[in-house]
Amino acid sequence: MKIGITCYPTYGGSGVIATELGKALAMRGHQVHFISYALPFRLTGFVENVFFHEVEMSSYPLFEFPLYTLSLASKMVEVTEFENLDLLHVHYAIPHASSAYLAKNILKGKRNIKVITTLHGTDITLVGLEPSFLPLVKFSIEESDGVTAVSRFLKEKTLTNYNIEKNIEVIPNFIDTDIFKPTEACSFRKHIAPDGEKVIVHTSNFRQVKRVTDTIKVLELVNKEIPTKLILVGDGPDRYECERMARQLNLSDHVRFLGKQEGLVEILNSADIFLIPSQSESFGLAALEAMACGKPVISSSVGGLPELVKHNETGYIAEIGDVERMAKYIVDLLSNEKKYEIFSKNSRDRALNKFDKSKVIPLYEEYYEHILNA
Ligand code: GMT
Repeated sequence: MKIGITCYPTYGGSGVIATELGKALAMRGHQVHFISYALPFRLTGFVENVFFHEVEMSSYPLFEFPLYTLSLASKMVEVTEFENLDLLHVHYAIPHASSAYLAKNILKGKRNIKVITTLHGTDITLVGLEPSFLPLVKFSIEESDGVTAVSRFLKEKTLTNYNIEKNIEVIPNFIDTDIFKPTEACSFRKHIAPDGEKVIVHTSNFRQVKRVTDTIKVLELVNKEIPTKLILVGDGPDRYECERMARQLNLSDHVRFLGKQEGLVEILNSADIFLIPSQSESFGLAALEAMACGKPVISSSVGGLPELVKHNETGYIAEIGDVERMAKYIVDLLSNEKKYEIFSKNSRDRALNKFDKSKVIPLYEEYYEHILNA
């Protein structure tokens, strides 16, 4: 198949999934054309069968705001025509699904390009619900030839929030368990926890929905029982507030802000527990990365997290904001070596058995075939 993929190229789970999907499809013999405003950050090095088409943005004094949606649609038309694409697979509905709708209709009569939209999270649960976007998101989803969602939760939310009757296929996110895997404790851990302290890790984009400040509140409670360090990976609007809170609670020596990082596998393997206290999370790819490294996850009970984290098997789930319970679960796991080992193994096994890319990529291929033959 010849597949066009559009995603956000910067940091973020939807871009990671889109890029890894494209690379995996290319390795299975498909031709993949990424169409975006920049090279997706995970698209490093030469990969056979993978091509990148940059959306150029023209500036003109009359255009006070960048017209990316339209430029993207034009680029989709150009690439579809000249590369003979069979389908356009767009990740994150806004504005990609709308650009693809435009491209499809511009090509009408010349080429019947199929459009598949994958819904990832806040495109449905947050931004898409704003009055300025809602009618457009609903329309673009209804007009897509195929729609997938990364969890059952997200599928249900889409159907009810947008009053849509369309069939939505649930295809979960996936992980390369040959890359995200348990390794021996590395020098980084000795550096972070020189006196044998336990280590909690959290990775996110520090947006409000991630409730990163809860990780510091949890650390404060855990630290009263067991000497523990907290590693915070990533950057975003709430980082300053987190730094301020760590100072105010006298925890600066216990919280390490690493900012954006490339070497996630090493960092995850330097920790004991992954903490994800989000207010909204349609899947939780960051938690899956930790599980694949054999790290039990303590999460809030929102969105698709309970579809990923098995309570009392691969970690524990608590109500949003219930930092006392999260801390209690962490202390329980960290003070019970046998239980910890079982949870660690369960986490790795679940990543391997349910979410390894070898299990999920064929689901996308089958879905593509289904939509192309419909
Ligand atoms: O929706 C977002 O906030 C952005 C998006 C992204 O691009 O990272 O994250 C969502 O998609 C990820 C990949 O499918 C999921 O793992 C995240 O749970 C989801 N984020 C939210 O639902 C907040």
